[in-house]
Amino acid sequence: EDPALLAEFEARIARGESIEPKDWMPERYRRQLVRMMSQHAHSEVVGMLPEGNWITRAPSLRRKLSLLAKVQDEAGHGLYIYCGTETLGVDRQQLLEELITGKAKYSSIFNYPTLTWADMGVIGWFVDGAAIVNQTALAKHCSYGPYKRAMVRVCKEENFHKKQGFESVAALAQGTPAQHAMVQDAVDRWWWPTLMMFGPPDSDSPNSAELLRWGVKKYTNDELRQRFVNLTIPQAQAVGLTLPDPSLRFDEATGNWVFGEIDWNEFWQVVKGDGPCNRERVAARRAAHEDGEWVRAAATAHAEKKAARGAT
Ligand code: FAQ
Repeated sequence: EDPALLAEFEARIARGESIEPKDWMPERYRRQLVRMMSQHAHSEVVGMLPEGNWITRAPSLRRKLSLLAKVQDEAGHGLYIYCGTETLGVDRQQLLEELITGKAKYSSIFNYPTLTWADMGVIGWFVDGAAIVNQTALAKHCSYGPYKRAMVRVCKEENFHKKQGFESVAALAQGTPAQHAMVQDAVDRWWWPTLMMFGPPDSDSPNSAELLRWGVKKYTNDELRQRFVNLTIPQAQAVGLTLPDPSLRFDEATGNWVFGEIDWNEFWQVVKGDGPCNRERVAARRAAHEDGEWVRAAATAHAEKKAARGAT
C-alpha cells in the first residue's frame, strides 16, 4: 500500500473527517469494518429471536404492541447495517450464507434463553442499555461515515427500547411478590451475560488496537463496560432490585463501581458456538431463509418479467 495514501488517510481521521465508501482506505480498514458491521447486523437479526419467543404471550395489548414494534425495529437495524456493509463491496448473500451455516459471529447475548415474561423487560433495560452505551460512541465518533450515520438513527430507536424495558421492569418490581421475584430472577440471569456483550477484556482484545488507531472505536471494551455498570447500578437501586455480584462497591476515588470477575470461560464457550441456544438460533435463521425461498423466487421472476417488458 502507498505510504503517502496511508498518511493522508490517517491525517483525515486525525482531523475528524468521515471516510466515505468511494474514498481510498487501507484494505485492513475495509476488512475490519466488514467484520464488525456484519457481526453487528447479524446480531440485530438473531436478536429478534429471543424476544419473538414472547410476542404471542405478552400479558396485555399494550405490552404486545411495544414488543412487536421493538422486534420490527431490530429487523430494520439489521437491514440498515447490511446495506452499510454493501458500501464496502460485500455481497449480502454471502453474509447471510455465513450466518445460516453457523460460520458468522453475532453477539453472545442472543444465545441465552428467554424463560419468563420478565426477560422482555430486562433485555430492554440491560441489553439495549448496553447497546446504547456501545453505539452512541460509534454514532458520535466512528470514522466510517455510513456506519456512523446508521448508528445515529439506530440509537434513537434503542432509547425507546430501553425505556419500554425499564418501565416494564419497574412495573413488575412494584407488583406482587411473585412478579418481583420473577423480575429479580431475570436480572440475576442476564446481568453477567450483558457485561460480556462489551467483548473480552482489553488485555485480550486483538482487534482493539487497530480499531482505535483508525477511529472506528473511540473507547475500549473495558471503558464502555465500566460506563454501563456505572449507569445501571443506580437504576437497579431506584426500582429496588439487586445485582448478582457480592463484590460490587462504589470507589470514591475513581467514581466507578468496582465489580467482580467475569467468567471469560463461559464467554468464549458461547462465542465459539457452544452456548445454551447457539444451535437453536442458527437453525431458526436457516429455516426462515429456506421458508422464504418462494418469496425470493417470485421477486426475481417479477423483476425478470419487468426487465423483459423494458420497464424500469
Ligand atoms: N459476542 O478483539 P475484540 C444489538 C469477538 S447489540 C460475540 O475485542 P472488537 C442491539 C469479536 O468479534 C449487539 N463475539 O473485537 C439489540 C472477535 O472475533 P473475530 C451487537 C464477540 O470488534 C439489542 C473476538 O471476539 N453490537 O444487537 C463478542 O474489537 C436488543 C475478539 O474481540 C455490536 O456488534 C460478543 N459479545 O470488539 C438487538 C456493536 N465480543 O471477529 C436486539 C459493534 C467480542 O476477530 C435486542 N461492535 N467478540 O473472530 C463492537 O463494538 C465490537 O465489535 C465489539 C467487539 C465491542 C462487540
